[in-house]
Amino acid sequence: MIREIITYPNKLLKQTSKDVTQFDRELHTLLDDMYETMLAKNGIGLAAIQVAIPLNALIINLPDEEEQQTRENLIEVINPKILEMDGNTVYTEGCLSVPEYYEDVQRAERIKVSFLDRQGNETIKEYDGLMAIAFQHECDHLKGELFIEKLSYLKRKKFEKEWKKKIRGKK
Ligand code: Y12
Ligand code: CO
Repeated sequence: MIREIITYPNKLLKQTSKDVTQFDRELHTLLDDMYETMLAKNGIGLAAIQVAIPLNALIINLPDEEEQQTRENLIEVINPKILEMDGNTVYTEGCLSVPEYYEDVQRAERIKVSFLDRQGNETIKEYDGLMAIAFQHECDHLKGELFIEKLSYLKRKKFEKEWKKKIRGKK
């Protein structure tokens, strides 16, 4: 089922998500719905809070070398922890909760993380490139943070002005 994605400045996006404790049918349905929702909106990453569920759960599905987004490459991440970060990289990010806005964001280049899968099994992985960026972006959602909070003062001010205008136009 496709769920509604909440968008900035919905206050729910500021919530800190809670750890998943039940690896049951309800969690699996949430993950399946998140995948369907993300694909329908042409996204490559989505956190549960973006569909108004404050749980530490996120999905990432990067396109392969042929630009194909296949379920084989889907990662489902429950209760993630970033164990190590190093290096610096800048990437022009977008977010389904801040549609049609893209801006450069600086993040760690490489990360080492631990997380659980939908059955509750733990894995430890090292990521770099786009996966490291997407992982950090989605983990920020779980802390109630959006990429626009990483902008410079002037860029944020410009964004807020444009966003207010855009929202007013939609009413
Ligand atoms: C690098 C940086 C950030 C991430 C987080 C995941 N972000 C997304 O999946 C963003 C998707 C997105 C898709 C949009 O739709 C289209 O382009 C058709 C979009 O534009 C509109 O909604 C109009 C904005 C964001 C992962 C990796
Ligand atoms: Co996002």
